[in-house]
Amino acid sequence: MKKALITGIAGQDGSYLTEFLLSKGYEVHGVVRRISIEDTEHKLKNIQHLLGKIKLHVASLDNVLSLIKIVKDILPDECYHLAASSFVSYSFEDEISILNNNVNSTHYLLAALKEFSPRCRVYFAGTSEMFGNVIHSPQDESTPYNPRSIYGISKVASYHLVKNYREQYKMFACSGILYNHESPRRGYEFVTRKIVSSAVKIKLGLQETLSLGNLDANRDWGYAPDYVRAMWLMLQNDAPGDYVVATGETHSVREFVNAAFSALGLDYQNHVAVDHNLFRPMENVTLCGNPAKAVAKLGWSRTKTFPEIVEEMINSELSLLKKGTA
Ligand code: F7E
Repeated sequence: MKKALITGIAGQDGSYLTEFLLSKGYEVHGVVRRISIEDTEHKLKNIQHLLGKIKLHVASLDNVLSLIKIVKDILPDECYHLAASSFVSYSFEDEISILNNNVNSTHYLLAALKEFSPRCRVYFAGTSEMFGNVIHSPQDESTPYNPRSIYGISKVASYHLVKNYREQYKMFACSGILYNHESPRRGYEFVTRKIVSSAVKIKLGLQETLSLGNLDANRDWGYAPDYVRAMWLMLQNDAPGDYVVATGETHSVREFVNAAFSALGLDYQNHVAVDHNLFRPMENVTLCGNPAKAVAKLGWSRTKTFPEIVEEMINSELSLLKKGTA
């Protein structure tokens, strides 16, 4: 039985990846913070239904000794490093801690695996934010990085650590350059969940208006379960590499809002207010990924379209709110 170790197991991607790996017969181990174990109802809500089937290890990713202990205990065959401060902030307010946490955790994990489980295959969660302010679209694996957020900078630095461990120490280490990917398990701080949650509350008479930033911002939005399958495929390939995972299609925030409100029989124009405090610097060129390499080399493809993702998120939010659990 193959053993997988996941950091960020309780997040959207970690929870779908766990379900996927369990379905493939893996023994799944996850790293969680102490606070998560003490408040499983809230902090582990995405993996509540999996708790009897997986093994959780309490550790702080900024403590290399605790990571070494976990790696030595498990000797994983595959490691998926998903944990990170992932909200994209352009304010640079938390720049020291975001940079330190994201880069150091990747470095400590790679170093621990190199010493104690060097044949372990490693996946690192890169992001389209590494491209940042691009000059052409769509982007692919050869597009230069030009990050404009501290999050993007931390991911570029981590990407280079992964690449160097692959090249210098011959580790099977891959980076997935993933574009936005959504699902009913998306965190409320991200725009799609914010829209869906508010639209449903407005429909049920629990909220009056929704404040959003730039409605004309565009994103390449995919379906999270498809993206975790791509992570796994990367580690099953003959050779390690880096892959863009995206749909190659962009939609505006306005299109998402319109689709969500329309699905509930509402006109968004009666409920949405634009708040300029929520605006971010506009991109000159839209982030849109070309997944051709992942399609050709991994046989990856997506299963859900943009309207299907919105529909699933709305239906799930409706049932959560009706059950009173949202
Ligand atoms: O913003 C615009 C905002 O916060 C999407 C993370 O997973 O994907 C995600 O980062 C767009 C942006 O995601 C609001 O300006 C308008 O253009 O949902 P988001 P993100 O920043 O793209 C990448 C690939 C990652 O790696 C990240 O970890 O929506 N927008 N109005 C808004 N965004 C938010 N959050 N809130 C608004 O009110």
